[in-house]
Amino acid sequence: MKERTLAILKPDCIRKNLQGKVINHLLKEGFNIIGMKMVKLTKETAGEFYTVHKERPFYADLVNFMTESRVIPMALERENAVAELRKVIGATDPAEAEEGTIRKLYADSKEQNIIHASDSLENAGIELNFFFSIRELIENL
Ligand code: 3AN
Repeated sequence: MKERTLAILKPDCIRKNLQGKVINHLLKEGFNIIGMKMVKLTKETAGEFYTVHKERPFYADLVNFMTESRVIPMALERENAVAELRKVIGATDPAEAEEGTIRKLYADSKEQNIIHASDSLENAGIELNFFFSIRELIENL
């Protein structure tokens, strides 16, 4: 079934000028980009986005990192999009990510790992709504 999921190109992706390579990788893997924007998160918005990690030791660093520069949220669509995107990006730790995955190819560390992807269909819905209005996505149906 066709699903939608959220990806975010993180500040390290932008700093290293890898936006084009990562977007190309996603397109080659059959994802249709149905929404894309560039935004600068504030500490508040980044903190809210990562609220599930609030108690984790890396939370403050993660929020700082995600507010270092603008980021690129993307609404992606394809069959089985949530699981397929997780597969294509690879494990959180690039050292453990499979060969050929985006994080294996481009990421430096568990924190600076180039791209975010929703981890479930339920969270994909919540995270898409975080960055895109219903109108923006409906008009792309
Ligand atoms: P993923 O992005 O693979 O879903 P999560 O959801 O466990 O990973 O973590 C969210 C984000 O928090 C990661 N993308 C990464 O930037 C950061 N993170 C996760 N684990 C660590 C860690 N042990 N040290 C530093 N940052 C981490």
